[in-house]
Amino acid sequence: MDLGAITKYSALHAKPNGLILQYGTAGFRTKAEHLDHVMFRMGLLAVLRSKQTKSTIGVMVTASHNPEEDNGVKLVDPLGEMLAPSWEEHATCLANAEEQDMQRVLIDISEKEAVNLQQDAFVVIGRDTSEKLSQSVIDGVTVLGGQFHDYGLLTTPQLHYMVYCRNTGGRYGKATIEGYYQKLSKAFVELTKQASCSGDEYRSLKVDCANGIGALKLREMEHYFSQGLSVQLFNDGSKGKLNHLCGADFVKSHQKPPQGMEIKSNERCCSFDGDADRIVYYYHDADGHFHLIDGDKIATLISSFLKELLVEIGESLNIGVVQTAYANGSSTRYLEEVMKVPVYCTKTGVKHLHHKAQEFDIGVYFEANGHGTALFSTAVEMKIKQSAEQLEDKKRKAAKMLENIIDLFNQAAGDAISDMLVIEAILALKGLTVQQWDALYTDLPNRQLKVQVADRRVISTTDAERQAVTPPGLQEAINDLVKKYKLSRAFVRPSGTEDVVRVYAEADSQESADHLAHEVSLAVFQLAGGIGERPQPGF
Ligand code: 16G
Ligand code: MG
Repeated sequence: MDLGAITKYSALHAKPNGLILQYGTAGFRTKAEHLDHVMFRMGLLAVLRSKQTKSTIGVMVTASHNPEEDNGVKLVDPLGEMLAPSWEEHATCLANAEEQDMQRVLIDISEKEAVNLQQDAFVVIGRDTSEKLSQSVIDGVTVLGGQFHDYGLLTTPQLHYMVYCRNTGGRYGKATIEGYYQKLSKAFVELTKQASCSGDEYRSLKVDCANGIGALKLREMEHYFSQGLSVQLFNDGSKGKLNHLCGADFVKSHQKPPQGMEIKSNERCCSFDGDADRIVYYYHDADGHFHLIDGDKIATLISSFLKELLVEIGESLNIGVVQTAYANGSSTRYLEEVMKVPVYCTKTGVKHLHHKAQEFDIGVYFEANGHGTALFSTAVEMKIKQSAEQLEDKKRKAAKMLENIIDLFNQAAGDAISDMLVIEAILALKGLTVQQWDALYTDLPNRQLKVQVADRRVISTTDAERQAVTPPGLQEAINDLVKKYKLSRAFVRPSGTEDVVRVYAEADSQESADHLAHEVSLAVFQLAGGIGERPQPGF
């Protein structure tokens, strides 16, 4: 390590005094103007991680679903996964180190993790907005002697794909943007060729791109799959602001359509978030009512279809669905009782769901907010490929479909583009309209609120965030409130991305869900050190 050079270059990416940041659920995320030093330092850290794992590491510069003034950065581990937890801690230490402590922190990390500093390092970089910030990452990589490839503009899941391809010797796919487009589109076109229902109804989709990178990438990709699907893009960044009044997060949390999109009744529409790793669907019915189809219903559609195909080819593989506490109670009930698919609940954040989903032959995971994918174990993939060669007619067809679906899902990360193509293919194959899909079950009315407290860490939870352990008395208070309503459930958790406590409630009617959420907010305010104005009823 050339410590002199590090000190010299680090001074050019100086840390604002007193700024403390944390590598949270999805990396560092804050105002873009405060991130230059973090980018440089994450370039350094990526080199150390690459040396340690003897693999290519990814660095993605993205604001995801945050407002336009924000930006962020996350590291991608060798198999396209989120950064390992012990390295999240190193990332936090390094980002917060004062200039004079940088050398010591770097040496500490290298020693703790037994990094061989002689080892070569390779880092790939992607960004969905700021070129300047990604240049700071590159500065960090080069000053530690790492090699790099800058992919320029990419969606977050595309960068995960690149990392995965590079570390699996090209077996998974080609680590180029064309490789990504070709792999997914080929599988999609093959799959939709099997569909007996054609016609425009099944073949056209309106996509709200949140004024983010998804628009650019879908536009580049669309001619690869246009045989099977035509997409009409909205909020493509030509005028509006990133994630402002549009995008998956806005649609899901406000339960209304994005601005800038005209929706005719019964038209199928979807929204991506700013970096295209979330997707939700929706439509207006004939009476003009808005219907949201969130991650839970997406997981239901996908897991039922996979289960049907497995039955057809006669394979009894274990398939599991992974959700979080935010999953609508109706979805969990439907999956368990009607579909007879086992359902598991983990803490919020993709890495937790991903980890759990890896325990199954086929693990389908989705957060209600639209982050998700299906993971297939390598053994299952091999088995299905063999079946596609060997089985007789009807079974072979099902095995082929499964093979295409495996290729379509970005197994490295939840990917809005992959998910969209899988969903579109399933709807076409099953001849399902968006209303029929929506009618699988009826969501329980629900409400989400935020409460400001002095220190959100006073709330700790257990049972995948469904029970509060501290502060004392809070869970008892919630239990008493929940008892007052039918089909009700409520929980609270400190946010991993904002300085607030989140409250979730569901019940048999919207009015009850709203009341319950409000009452729980008051309990949080009283027992967990609320600040500012007391939560008011009404939304
Ligand atoms: C991040 C997570 C997302 C989670 C959300 C919760 C990733 C890639 N993203 O965006 O999965 O749902 O945080 O935010 O893991 P909250 O803690 O503020 O509720
Ligand atoms: Mg995102």
